[in-house]
Amino acid sequence: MNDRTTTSDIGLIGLAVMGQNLVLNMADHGFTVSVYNRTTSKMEDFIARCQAGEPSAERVIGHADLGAFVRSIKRPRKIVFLVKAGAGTDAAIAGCLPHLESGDIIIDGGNANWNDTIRREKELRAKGFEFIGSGVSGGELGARFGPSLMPGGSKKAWKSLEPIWRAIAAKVDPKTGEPLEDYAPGKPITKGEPCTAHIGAGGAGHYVKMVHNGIEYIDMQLICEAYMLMKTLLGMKPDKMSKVFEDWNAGDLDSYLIQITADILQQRDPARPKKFLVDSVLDTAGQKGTGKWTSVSALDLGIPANAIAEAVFARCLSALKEERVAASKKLKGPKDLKEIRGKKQLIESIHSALYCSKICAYAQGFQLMAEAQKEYDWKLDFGAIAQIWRGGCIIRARFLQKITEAYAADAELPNLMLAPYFRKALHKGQDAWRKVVSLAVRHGVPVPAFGSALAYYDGYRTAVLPANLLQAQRDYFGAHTYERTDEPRGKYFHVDWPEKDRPQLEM
Ligand code: 2AM
Repeated sequence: MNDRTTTSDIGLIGLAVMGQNLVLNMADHGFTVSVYNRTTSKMEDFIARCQAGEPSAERVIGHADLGAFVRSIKRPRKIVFLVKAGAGTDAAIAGCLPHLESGDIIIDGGNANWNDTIRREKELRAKGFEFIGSGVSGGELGARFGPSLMPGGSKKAWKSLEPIWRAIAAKVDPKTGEPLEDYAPGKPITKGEPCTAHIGAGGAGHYVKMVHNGIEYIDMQLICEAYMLMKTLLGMKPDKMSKVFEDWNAGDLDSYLIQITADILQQRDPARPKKFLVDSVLDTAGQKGTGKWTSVSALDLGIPANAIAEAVFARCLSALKEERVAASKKLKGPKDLKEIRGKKQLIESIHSALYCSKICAYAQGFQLMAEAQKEYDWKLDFGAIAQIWRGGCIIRARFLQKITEAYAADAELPNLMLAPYFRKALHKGQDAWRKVVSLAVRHGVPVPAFGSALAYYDGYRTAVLPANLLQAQRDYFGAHTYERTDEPRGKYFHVDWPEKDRPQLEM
């Protein structure tokens, strides 16, 4: 190895937009970054673009040869992979391994499934390498000027990566949690609390990033239901709704997703400038899978993240466009509806429904992470996770500061809804929330997320659910036994039900 060539602080493989922007972010913060891409022309184009206009171009070093790329990085080497998740990541890592030396650190910044991250960490550790699976949230702009970074892996590897990750992460005011967002190329923000911290061992970082995305699904769905209600029940036009979201963004719903909704709703259609763009966008939502992963994990772990799952199913239902159009001509909705009065009051009620549902959605996400940490033996700091999500990422919101404060007051909080601040908000908003859900039901407007969040709230606060009958049914047909209200937990009983000659069916 020629030491004179080993000058870069870090390397990055995978120069799609996210990779490019992360490189520029690191270079802006004074780190020298070696870059490599499977298709060399993309690396060359990127270097040319840097040299044409990026203030930190001198710190971006392109390599066409993988061996030379690896050798150009200071040891222990830190190499970030931002390549296609799944087989792409495995292939890219495998290609790089022959050039690496013991103790080098591989960082996967892609949207990996946490199970893959656990596997990769084990495999690479057995070969003498360190592995960090880091969630990177915030889209292209976040990667460029400050993402929310959720790294999981060994503490030793994190110590090595920490100065770079802290430097490039989004920053928030340490006292108020307000994001500091006044950035520009070559002029990064250096003050404030970085939106990154060591999340835990193995797959913890990618798991937490996945839950972030699951929450993002429900956050978006709730906003869409608020929009649907204003549009259908109040006949409001997009620009009027935009103003409502703008107002909401000045209060306790202040968040990136509410802000972009306000922006989207006032956007004119470039093809038909008299119309609003949102009215020309086809109502079928895509998905890349992280919401589904969150819901599947919730099912696997037995955690009632029903609102998150509902948001995934809402996208699935939206995708059945042709079927829905056909059904809309055959399946009737409610008749003889009264005209809705009290527009201002209904808008306020929709705000309450959205806020209360959002509390439930986050409660589910945090409850899921609490169960996952038991399953995978992680030690998650929920207050820190909420703080990391305060800036840079898609779900960034003022609301998250309240979550950090709730866990600071009680690290063992069993459910976010029980924290005094959120309990008060739920108590204050619930009448309006119920009114909105019942109005929607009466008028045949689908509000699956508002409704399932409310069912979660009511289910969680109900001391006696009808599961006594359910368990009796299970004992009846399958001799599954039951526990008794007047006996200690863990003692199981069975009754010889009358219909004994029925065949026993397994459920
Ligand atoms: P490419 O430019 O050669 O296609 C996003 O797709 C990024 O992942 C791109 O930089 C892409 O490289 C890279 N990528 C996808 N699959 C890969 C693989 N098997 N090995 C290396 N890089 C890969």
